[in-house]
Amino acid sequence: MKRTLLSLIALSLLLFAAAAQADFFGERTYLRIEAPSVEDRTVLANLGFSIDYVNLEEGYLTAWVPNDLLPKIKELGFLYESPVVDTKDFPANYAPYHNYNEQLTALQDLNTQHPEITDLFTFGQTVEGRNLWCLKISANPLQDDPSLPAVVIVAEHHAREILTPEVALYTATQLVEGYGTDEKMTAYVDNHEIYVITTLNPDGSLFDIQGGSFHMWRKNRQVNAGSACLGVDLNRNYGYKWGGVGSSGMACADTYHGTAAFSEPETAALRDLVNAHANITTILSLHSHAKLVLYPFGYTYEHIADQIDYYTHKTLAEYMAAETKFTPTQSSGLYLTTGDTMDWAYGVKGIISFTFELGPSQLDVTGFYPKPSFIEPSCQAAFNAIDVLIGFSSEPSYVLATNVWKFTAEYKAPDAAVLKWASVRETRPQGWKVLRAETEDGDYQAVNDGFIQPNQAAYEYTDEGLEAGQTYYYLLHYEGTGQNDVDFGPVSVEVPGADDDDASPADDDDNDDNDSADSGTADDDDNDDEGGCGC
Ligand code: 0X9
Ligand code: ZN
Repeated sequence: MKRTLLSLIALSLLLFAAAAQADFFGERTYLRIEAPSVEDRTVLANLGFSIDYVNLEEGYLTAWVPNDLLPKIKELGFLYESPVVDTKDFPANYAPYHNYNEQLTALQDLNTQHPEITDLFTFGQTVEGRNLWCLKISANPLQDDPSLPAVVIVAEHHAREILTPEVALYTATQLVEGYGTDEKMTAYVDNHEIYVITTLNPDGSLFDIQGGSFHMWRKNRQVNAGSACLGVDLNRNYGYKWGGVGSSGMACADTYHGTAAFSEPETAALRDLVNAHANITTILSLHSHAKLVLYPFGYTYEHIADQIDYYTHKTLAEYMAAETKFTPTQSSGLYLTTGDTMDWAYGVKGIISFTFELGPSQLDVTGFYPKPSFIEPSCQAAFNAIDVLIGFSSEPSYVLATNVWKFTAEYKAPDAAVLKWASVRETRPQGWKVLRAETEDGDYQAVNDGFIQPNQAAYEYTDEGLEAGQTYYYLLHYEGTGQNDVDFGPVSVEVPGADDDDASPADDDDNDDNDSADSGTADDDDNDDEGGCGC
């Protein structure tokens, strides 16, 4: 097809008018169109649809074309066919990303290799009948333990946000594979229930990569009655102030809120999962792309009324943002919306809630589809922030003081106790004191002079001169700014009696409920309502 420059310009103008009239919200067909010259491709591009792929050698392109443009394309003399689209794989150069099936395989592998700390279960079905999968990670995964803090990490409400399942999968892998080798990951798994959902929108995300190219799809794949447009925005469908500002009642809109709160099986499934676990203290919803850490509310510019909750969100967001070099802000600082996950989770359930808008920045052209080299650094940075979230999930308001993920006491012959601890992050630090008493509810007194200086990666303090045959109880006191002081523990140590021939505490028969080498973990009987270890 050869055209003169003039006729090309005239035609382009004509086609621009056609493009403006086309129904870009209506049904589309996947086409392979023969277009060997750049002029041909320009004519097609000027019709207003986006070209997904160009094969220069073979002279064709592929695109999702609004149906009402098909006669026009034929009239212009282009040859096209509609190949059967059954691939649901990423474009070849995006192969390192995990589609729905690959996520499931990766989750199954984690579950098969570590069945003692994982449970892989479905918690609902999508509009198109796919299973929604959740990996629960905890020391006793088949049994819920309401006394442990639970954390939910949920990815991919929005189909095109392909980096988000990678972060969820990376998080699960770090926790599961670090168990038994990394001391902190082990403490996290032993003392929490962590629910990881790598995608809440598999229908949408599989559609987004259909045909091996990206379609910038955001919503789920709901068939909307009375409309040719598919999909509901899952992040406008939650039941708090549903249907208000920042959401649309038009089925064709990208922010369509659906017919009712929780009209979508995907959001209803997440609601039910959360409702079924009253021990959930924190929720993180992963989105992209703007490099932000967001916290509620999104429906109003007003701050959360409860001052502790407000500052807990704000401070945790600041610490997580420091790990990722993101910007922390209340979500309405971005724009007002209603019906998102966080507003419901905090507004209705009182759960401390965050949204990460992962990188790249809003200005980056790769946008929702960053190159695979972006995956690893993004996951590492996000996981450092998730580490902070898990670390504070036992009592999020400790972020206003500090929290520990380890506090142990061990007997050291002949007459000492060695206390070891590590904090998640020290905030407004003054320092630490080790307090000791001779009964669990006794009169605890500091054993160190002044403060043990803060900001060390790991702490160790040896308390010497203990009496043989005596049990000692220890609290760890963190001095905040006065109202933010917090005590962890107690943990205990039993010093063997002078005539004990075996100093090994674990073998000591009189030592029934308080082993001398007390781990001080959250499921420890000694460690009840005293603040506990932050593990
Ligand atoms: O608009 C959304 O749903 C989220 N951004 S995204 O680009 N991933 O679509 C942000 C929701 C946060 N809530 C408010 N801004 N209110
Ligand atoms: Zn999103």
